Amino acid sequence: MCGIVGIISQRNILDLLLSGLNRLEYRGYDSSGIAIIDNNNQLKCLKKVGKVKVLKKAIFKKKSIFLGNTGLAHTRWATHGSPTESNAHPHLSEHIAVVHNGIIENHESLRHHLRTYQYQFNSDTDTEVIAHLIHWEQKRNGGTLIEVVKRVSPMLFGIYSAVIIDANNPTALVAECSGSPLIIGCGINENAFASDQLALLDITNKFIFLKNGDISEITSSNIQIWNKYGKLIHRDIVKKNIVLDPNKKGEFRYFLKKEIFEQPQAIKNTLKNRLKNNYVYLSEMSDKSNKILINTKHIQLVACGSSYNSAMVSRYWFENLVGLSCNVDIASEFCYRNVVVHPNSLLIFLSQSGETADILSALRLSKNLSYLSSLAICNTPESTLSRESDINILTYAGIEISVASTKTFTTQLTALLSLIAHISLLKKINKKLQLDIFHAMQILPYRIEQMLLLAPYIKSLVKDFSNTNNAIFIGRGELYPIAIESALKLKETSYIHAEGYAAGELKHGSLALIDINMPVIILAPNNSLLKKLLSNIEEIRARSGKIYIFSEKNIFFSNYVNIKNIQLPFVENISTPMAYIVPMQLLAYYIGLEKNIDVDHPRNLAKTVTVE
Ligand code: F1P
Repeated sequence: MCGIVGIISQRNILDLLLSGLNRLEYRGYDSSGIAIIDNNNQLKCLKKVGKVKVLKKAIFKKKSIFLGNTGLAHTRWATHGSPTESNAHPHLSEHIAVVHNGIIENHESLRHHLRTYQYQFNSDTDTEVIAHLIHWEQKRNGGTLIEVVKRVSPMLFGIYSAVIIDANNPTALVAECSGSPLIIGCGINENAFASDQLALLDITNKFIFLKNGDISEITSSNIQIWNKYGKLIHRDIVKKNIVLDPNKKGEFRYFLKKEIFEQPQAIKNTLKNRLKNNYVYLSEMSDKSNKILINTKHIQLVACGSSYNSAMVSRYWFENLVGLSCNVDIASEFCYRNVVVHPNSLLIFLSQSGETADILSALRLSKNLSYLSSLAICNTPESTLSRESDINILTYAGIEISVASTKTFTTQLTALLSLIAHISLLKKINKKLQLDIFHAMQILPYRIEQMLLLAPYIKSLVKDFSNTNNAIFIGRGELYPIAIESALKLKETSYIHAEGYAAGELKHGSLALIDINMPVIILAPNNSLLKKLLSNIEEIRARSGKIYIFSEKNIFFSNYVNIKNIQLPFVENISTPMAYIVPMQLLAYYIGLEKNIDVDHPRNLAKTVTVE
């Protein structure tokens, strides 16, 4: 979603801003822009619809104009107003330029107010009101940019972050962090703001993570931060060693494929230091956290998208394996219903980025509810979710660039199962269960490798889907959420309408969709539910559905032509959700590729969804 970079330096910053934009591309966006204060204290601004490379090309034609030491850049994912040049950021008000993430909820009334002072609007965005408001306030009451931003801030409502420059005062950059993530990069003779550490890797590996309500002014040699009470405060500098360069695809054409194939290693990373003496054990848990886990009687999970689907899988595990009742909520729904908190409930948030706005709203709302504690399962160590939750479990999947989650999904499941093993150990529930989980986890990376070997065969199925507009995935038990996740993958990468159903539920309505052209993909591991699933397959077969069975056992249907049985390697029962999603990810990838879709950046989607 939208990405911010703002840099102040003693050198020319054009290339730094542009490389920052490149590193923000993975978040998803539809236009980009840049504004630099040149050496004559004039604002130079350029915006383009489409990829950053379009902006770069336009800038390189007049590179000498964009020389300066202070500037902003932005990737925009449209919320207010369609993706056009005029709606792209930065937005200007004479000598003021602003870039912004999130939403200004009272932008309509501010626009109305500013119009009475003859301000003219060139865009449909909520952002433009920030620029004009700052200009208006400065003209009215004077003051430096930081003084004006402090006065204007209480007039803006919403969850957002913004970075502002003033061509009349080119030696400072000012930012406000109101719920949307913003960091400061601390360099040598240069400092910067960004919505993501990755954007600043060419400048520094030292960061300050701003907190909700912070306002900050940076110069090339100084950093000042005021908290939400207006008090000048110190925030720690965190040194990060980010080794993985997200812009490198290696031998792969797309990050999506790279990340699918990284899963064995990613799972090994999740399990590192967590497999010991035949136990799966979360050694990072403090005594206090362990006490909370021992006292937990109910689990409430909250997540969005693929993270929600992994939460759904874990509900079966929490109930079946450690006897804990469990609810799962979509974050945007959890926030707006009167949740009844069960006694001794542990609240678990699942998020790859840890910056998803719906998740952060749910976390902040839950602080007033009577949960034992909040626990975050997250892939991003310094994310807002990780920082604001009481207990943290990191998935260590490594940076995920492709919008469609793959390795973060399987590592979330691995982390969830590790948590369940840890709880069973603490509660002394069942030693055999501990051993089973240990053995399954230990061999899981190898099982996934075996699944990946099927890639050429799965690729050969793709021609069957070239004229397909719809697809159905079905499963039972833990494989039901995997059917939903498989359908989500196919939607994201190929724009084919797909749904995942509980196999037993088809006959209650959706069976009406089945005909000779409807592909039905069946997840059929060799478990206690297989017999029931076979009856469901018969129901589809009787309606002439086009059947694809992914199973360990060869399920033979004589005299039926509209069927393919894709035989999968053996997998321990407990890890079938992690293993069976892999061929589904491959199927989605190859179908997307066949349809010539940019599978890393599907249309309309963003990797990090920072608006509610
Ligand atoms: C949630 C999510 C992802 C999805 C896409 C958009 O993100 O729905 O599952 O793949 O990237 O956001 P998160 O909270 O897990 O970061």
